[in-house]
Amino acid sequence: MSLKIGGKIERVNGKELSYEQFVERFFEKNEPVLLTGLMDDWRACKSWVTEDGKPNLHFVSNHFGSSKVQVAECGKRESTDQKRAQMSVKEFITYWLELSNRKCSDSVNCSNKNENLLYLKDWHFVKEYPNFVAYCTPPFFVDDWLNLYLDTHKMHEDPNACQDINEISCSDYRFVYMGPKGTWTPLHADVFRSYSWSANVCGRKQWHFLSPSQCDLLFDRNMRSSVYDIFEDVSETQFPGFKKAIWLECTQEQNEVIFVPSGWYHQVHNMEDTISINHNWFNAYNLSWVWNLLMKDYCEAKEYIEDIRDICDNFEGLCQRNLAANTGMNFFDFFTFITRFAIAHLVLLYQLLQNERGFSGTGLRQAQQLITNLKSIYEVSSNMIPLDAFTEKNPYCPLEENQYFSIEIREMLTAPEFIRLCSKFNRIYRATSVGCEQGIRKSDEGMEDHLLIQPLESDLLDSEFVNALGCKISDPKRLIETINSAIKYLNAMAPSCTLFSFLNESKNVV
Ligand SMILES: O=C(O)CCC(=O)C(=O)O
Repeated sequence: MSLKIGGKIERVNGKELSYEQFVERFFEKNEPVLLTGLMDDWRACKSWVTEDGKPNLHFVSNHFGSSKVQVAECGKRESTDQKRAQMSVKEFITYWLELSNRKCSDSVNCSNKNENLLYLKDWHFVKEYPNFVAYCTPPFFVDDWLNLYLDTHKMHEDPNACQDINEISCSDYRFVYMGPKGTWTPLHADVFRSYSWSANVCGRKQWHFLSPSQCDLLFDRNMRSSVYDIFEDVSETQFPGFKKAIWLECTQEQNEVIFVPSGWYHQVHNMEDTISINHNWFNAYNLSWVWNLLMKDYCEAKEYIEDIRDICDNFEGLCQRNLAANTGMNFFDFFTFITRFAIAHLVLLYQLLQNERGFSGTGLRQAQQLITNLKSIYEVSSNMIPLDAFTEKNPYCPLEENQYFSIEIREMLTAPEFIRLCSKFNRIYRATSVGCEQGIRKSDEGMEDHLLIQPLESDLLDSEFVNALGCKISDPKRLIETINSAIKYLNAMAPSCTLFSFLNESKNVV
């Protein structure tokens, strides 16, 4: 069955786009785009590519050969993904070189469709080689809450469950992919319903996208499993909606970056030997997508064990544990995450106000960005208030029985990892506010964390502002009260400055 193609993905010169325009056209509308002009001067584009534009496999093997990586077997399905194996980069490159030699010596250079090609995926390259600085995150994508957070904190703290998930696969979401012509990624929507960007260092990819409004068409009658490969013979009995789907398609060339918005299903094929760099992330513009997915996965986890509810001492705790194991975080992890962000944003606003009481230019844009972010946290937090997990019926933290969940504010403010988070944010919002022509400086990507630490103002802890934040936050309702009280304080601090109206505006939303 052939696919219905409704159009192509827009191609835009990234150098002619401001950060504000990107927000308006692509983040807020949740639309995909192909971007050119954003990979000039990337080290990866020189040292990982030969003069004739092919992957420099010898360089990769000689420099990074001992790394252990995940390799997908493109011809073998395992559940909703391809079967994976672990091998060293050196072993993978040896396989790839042998494959190329075999193809070259064939009289007809045709790839066997049924061949079980190997595809190196999800290599945590930046984590493993922070000093190599292979690339610089394009400026539109630096406001990345997921990776910034994982650079300083763990997403899930439960010592009894999913520890290996944290340590290996969840250390960050910055990846390198590489594979021969014919390798591919099955149909999926991204982890946490995050955004992703993917940059072709060399090679070409063919992408097929389906908008979130049509995603139901990909599922079976029970809405449980979705189509795996859009080019196989998809059973109409099993997936009755599939043939109605209208796809967008595009070919991504070398040195082009694609933006994949939240919740868009996509399938990707390497049309040549390809190396790409790929990040998943979220920020204020798609935070609600992450929350909605978590809520959906929670309902499924709960339904799955409903029949043992009566014999469970801590049913809610078990649901949360299963949610963390399946999705990579649970409600408490997500709530801790947004609470840290909310407090970091309030502290940064306070410091901005202290240093610059009447905002203009960059300071004003920085403040606007912080307020936009706080609004999104506020909205998501409001949706969390009625949940069982946070009500008095179930006051237990799922980490240990009989232990109340709460976040101590002063403890958070003095934790070195929190200070690092604030300082990284400060730097990023300064960069996006300056107009974002260059994004973060190339050297910053590999910079040691300690170089980035700037102490929070030394008198912060003694300030009335910290008193306004209160002592602890134990649930979403308390988080909202904290934001309200801090905003009231900030309003009073600078009643006549331009920031005042943003704070008022934010109060109206809440
Ligand atoms: O390049 C690929 O094979 C898959 C990339 C992908 O799915 C993504 O960037 O979301």
